[in-house]
This record gives sequence, C-alpha cells and structure tokens, in this order.
Amino acid sequence: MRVWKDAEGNVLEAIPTFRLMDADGAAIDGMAEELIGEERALKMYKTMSLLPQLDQVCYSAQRQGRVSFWMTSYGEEAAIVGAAEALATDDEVFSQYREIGVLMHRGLGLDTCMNQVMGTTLDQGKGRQMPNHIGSRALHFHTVASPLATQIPHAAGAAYALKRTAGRENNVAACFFGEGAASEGDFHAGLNFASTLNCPVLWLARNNGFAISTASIDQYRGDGLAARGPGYGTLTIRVDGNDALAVLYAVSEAKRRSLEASRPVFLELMTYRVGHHSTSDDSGSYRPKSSVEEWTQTDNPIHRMRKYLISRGWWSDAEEADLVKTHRKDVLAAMNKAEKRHKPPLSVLFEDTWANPPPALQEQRADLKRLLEKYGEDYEPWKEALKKVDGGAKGIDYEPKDQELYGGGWP
Ligand SMILES: Cc1ncc(C[n+]2csc(CCOP(=O)(O)OP(=O)(O)O)c2C)c(N)n1
Ligand SMILES: [Mg+2]
Repeated sequence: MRVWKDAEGNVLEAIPTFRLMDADGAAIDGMAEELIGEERALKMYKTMSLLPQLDQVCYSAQRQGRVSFWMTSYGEEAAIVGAAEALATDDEVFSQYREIGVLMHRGLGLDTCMNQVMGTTLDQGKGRQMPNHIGSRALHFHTVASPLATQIPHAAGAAYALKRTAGRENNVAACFFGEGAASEGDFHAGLNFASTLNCPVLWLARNNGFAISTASIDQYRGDGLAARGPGYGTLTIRVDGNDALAVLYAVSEAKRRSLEASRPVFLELMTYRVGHHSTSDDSGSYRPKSSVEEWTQTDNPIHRMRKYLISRGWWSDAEEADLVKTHRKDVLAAMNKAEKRHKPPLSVLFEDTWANPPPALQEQRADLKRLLEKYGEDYEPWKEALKKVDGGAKGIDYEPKDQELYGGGWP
C-alpha cells in the first residue's frame, strides 16, 4: 500500500511498509541474514505450517458436528508466529482469538490444545470457554475474551505492573487485536493509558482487511491504524505482516525500544484474512472468491518463508512433504484422543464465580436439575450428550472436592 485516499478522495502518500523479503521470499537486503539463522528460521516455519493443518482439521470437525466452533489463522501465519518468535516466552500476551499460533510456538502441546477445543475434563478452562478462547498461565497467555478490545486496556495495565515488579523489568506486554477491534473505545483508552503511564507494551494490530463482513475501508478514513500511533505519542511502524522476517525484526526492535525507554510501541501488521471469519461465517457473500485466490497465490506468508528457506539451502521438498504429513497425523491423533474424553460434570457450569451463588443462578441450577430428571433419560439428543459428560445427569449435584480433578487447576 503506497497511497491512500482521504475523505475527499485525494490520493496521498501512505506511511511506508517495512519488509525484509519480497513476495517470492527473496531477501531484500542483508538485514534478514543478520537476524535469523537456520535453527530459528526452521522453528518459525514449523509452527507456521502447523497452523493450516490445525485449521483444516478443526474447521472440518466443526462441519461434522464434533467441535462447536473454530476460527482459522489462514493467511496470517507470519504476523502471528513472527511476533511470537520475537517475544520472550515470559512476555505477557493478550490475544484476540486468531493468535493460537503464539501458544503453539511457545510449546503448548496439541493434546492441551484439543482438550480445550473439545472442552474435556482435562481442559484448564473446565470446558467453559469456546474454542480459540484459550489461556495458559504457564505460557503467559491471558485467556481470550470474546468482547472485542477488552484485552487492550488489560495489556496497558499488565505492562504498568510489569515495570513495577522486581524481576520483570525485561518483560513487555504484547497485545494483539484486529483493525475491527481498533474501532472500539477501549482501543483509545488503552493506548492513551499506555502512553501517559509509560507502559512497556507492544501493540500488535493485525490489519487483515475485514471485521467479519466489514471491509477495513469502512472502519476508518485515515491512513490505516499506523496513522493513529503518533496521535498518542507512541512510536509506530507499519510492517508487511506476511513477511515473517520483517515481523520478527520489527517486533524484536520494538521490544528493545519499548524496554529501553519504558514506552509503548505500535506495530500495524498488514495482512489478509484468507479464511472465513469463523465457522459461523460465509465470506462468499461479501467478497469475491477471486480476491482470496489472488492473495493465496501472490502473497502467501508460508510460501514466502518456504522459498526463503529453500534459497538458503535449509529446506527441501522431501522435508516439506514429511512435515505436512506429520503435522496432520499429530493434530488428528490429538483430536481423536480428546474426543474420547468426558466433559466436566454439569455442576462445574455453576461454580468458581460466586462464593455464594445469587438466587437467579441457584434457580437456573435447580431448573436444569428438574429438566434433566424429566427428560434426561428419554429425550434422545440429551441422552446421547449426557453419555459424554462426567456423572451424566447426576453430575449436576457433583461437588468438586478436589479442584485438581477438573482442568488440573491452573498451573
Ligand atoms: C464489543 C464487540 N462487538 C462486536 C463483536 C462481534 N465480533 C466478533 S469478531 C468481530 C470482528 C473483529 O474484527 P477484527 O478486530 O478486524 O479481527 P479479525 O476477526 O479480522 O481477526 C466482531 C464484530 C464482539 N465480539 N465484541
Ligand atoms: Mg480484521
């Protein structure tokens, strides 16, 4: 993007976009070489290639009724994994919902991932969150919340806490959000808090062109999101989000500057949402299929990275075929294993929020118990579903004695 149009339709010069490799994966100058060796490049590439396999399996499992919901990362693998690689594994991550790749890159096992997706007894969220709405205390990844942009002020607060906590002076908070979320009031509140309180936070704005069906052109009239950073006195850069090396470099440098001066840095990662918004969306109704094909072919972050690796002699077609096969096999095995596990007992639905549940909640629990007694044995869909729940209908009376039993407690 070299130009943009203002509200009057005047064509103006746009904030430039930082890249380190071209659309064919050829390094633009020597910077990439300084930054990345074989081991690091392969580590990134392996996580980037895992994501489409995870997406394919979860997406089709949703279509088969085995999984409740899924959101893919198709097309945004470089933005997600490039940033993950630049961060330390104990930097606090506040994510939207399309950044499960950060967790996979930090070593979240496929079993843990699938236990969350399927809401099993081993899910640390006790089966109460939708797929993609995952968290991990051990991996410093704050649980995803559906209400857009709520993570933005949280990240500013966490960054403020980090700089005041002995031993955490070298950590930042890294906050991902989409260009759609940036239309929320919380975006402005969060950015202003972070800049006035000098918080070491990295704003990682994924500009993927869409907020469900709303194209980004209908989200703002200025020069994208990067134009807003200086308005908050925040160091800002626009990055080619489909260039994994550029994202790695920019986020690494942003973190260095953020810690050096204890201040936020804003990064607009330009990318494209290749997939539908979620399993509840059909993007064919608001964008031509040809634009998806064009992006997949001409600016595919995984192809670009692969070409770069091949050009360095670090990767081969045989290794590629092997990797795809292994990823697919591992994802399917984890899903099949999680699918066999029970879900937590129904009583768990009502616990952990209130020490003394309010009357409305007590009533709902009593209602569910009454309905289970009346229909649980006879109504076929319930009968089937209850077979997969620990304790079946009786689970509504289950009193957890040992929090370790469901979800293993927070590590
Ligand atoms: C406060 C709020 N408003 C609306 C929604 C419904 N909603 C869920 S995702 C989404 C689009 C967000 O787009 P963007 O931030 O660009 O992220 P992307 O899905 O493109 O990754 C909307 C409108 C919501 N979850 N929360
Ligand atoms: Mg978007």
